[in-house]
Amino acid sequence: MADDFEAMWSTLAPVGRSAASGGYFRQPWASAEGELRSWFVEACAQRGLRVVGDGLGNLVGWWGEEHATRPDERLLTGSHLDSVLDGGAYDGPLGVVSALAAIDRLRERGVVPARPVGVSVFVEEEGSRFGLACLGSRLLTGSMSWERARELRDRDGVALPDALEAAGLPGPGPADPDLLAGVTTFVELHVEQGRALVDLGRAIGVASGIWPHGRYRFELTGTADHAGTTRMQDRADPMLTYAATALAADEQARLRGSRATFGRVEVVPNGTNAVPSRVTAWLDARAESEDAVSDLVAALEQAATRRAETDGTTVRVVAESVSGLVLFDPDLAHRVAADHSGGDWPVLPTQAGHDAGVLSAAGIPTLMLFVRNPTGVSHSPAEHAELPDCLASVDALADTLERLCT
Ligand code: HGY
Ligand code: MN
Ligand code: MN
Ligand code: MN
Repeated sequence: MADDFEAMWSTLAPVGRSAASGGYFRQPWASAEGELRSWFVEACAQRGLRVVGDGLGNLVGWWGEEHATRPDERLLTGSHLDSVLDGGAYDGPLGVVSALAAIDRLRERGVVPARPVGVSVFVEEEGSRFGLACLGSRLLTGSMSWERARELRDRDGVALPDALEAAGLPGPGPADPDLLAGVTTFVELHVEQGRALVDLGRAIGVASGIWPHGRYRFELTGTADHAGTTRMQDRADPMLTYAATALAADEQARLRGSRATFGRVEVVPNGTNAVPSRVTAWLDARAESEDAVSDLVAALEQAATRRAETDGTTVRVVAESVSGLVLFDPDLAHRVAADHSGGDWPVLPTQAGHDAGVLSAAGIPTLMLFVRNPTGVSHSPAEHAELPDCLASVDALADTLERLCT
């Protein structure tokens, strides 16, 4: 059985991998991610799973529909196949490959599911192309509208409907909520993206919930001018406003025990010998409560505005997406944690966003399993999971699904 997981994993490994960094570039509706979607359809076909998809590229492969005695209580498990720019191998694909491997194990055990079990792939989980995380699951659950989504543009100005068209999706267009019809439980297995399990010396954990988080666009505007002839006191340089705001983000997040990251910046005109006219910087803000996120963002807007007075620049802050606090179904989490390894799987909160959070917020009882990441690093080529931990977690997922589907 180990061979099956490894064989599946090895067919994914080269797709979208950069020879230079070893990291992955699996942006949605582009070639590598398209290859992965075809890979998934093929893997489902080999197993006789009935694949359904929508115009956005979300996919589900269903097992066990013919003999199900509870056909309207569908059990879904899965994750995503897209990556951040230069991301790791495990964030997303581990949950999809493990789900397929877990179904193989259930079949080997002779399990006949009373509930249909589906393996899902949600598109644009990372928001690396259109800026909104969990776009596929948000559109599926209706927490975001197609009217808003169709206006989104990527960094090259390509509109979402045109990207879908170019990706060759059959009937490109809105997500199809029917993909989730009858789903009454969702389970997502995911590589851990921090150090909690490593520090505890444990291979597998259960998530209690997800911190509230959001993405905010800081538009800082000044005046373009010559880098040599413009005296320092005559400038209106938005880069200075940005620099001061980035330092304030670090200071404020440390003070508050929160997280604040400026990971993407665009500078206009982006020339070495010109004072910029505009800096756009995207803040990713996360904290334990929704109020704490709002307070953090308000403090950073205030810091930027204060600094802008000195710089002669202007500041505008736009909230691009906000996700509230997620608490996963506590009964499900504690039951699964308690049923395993003598009842001592650690139950942990996480600061990372997931489709599981979106489904949970839409009222679907949801469970997340985390697999130890020995580097504690994620969204980077250094992200890792050891094979024995992956195999143990496939068993854990199979046990969990068996308990939930019979
Ligand atoms: O950005 C996140 O939290 C995630 O890993 N999608
Ligand atoms: Mn991620
Ligand atoms: Mn992920
Ligand atoms: Mn000149």
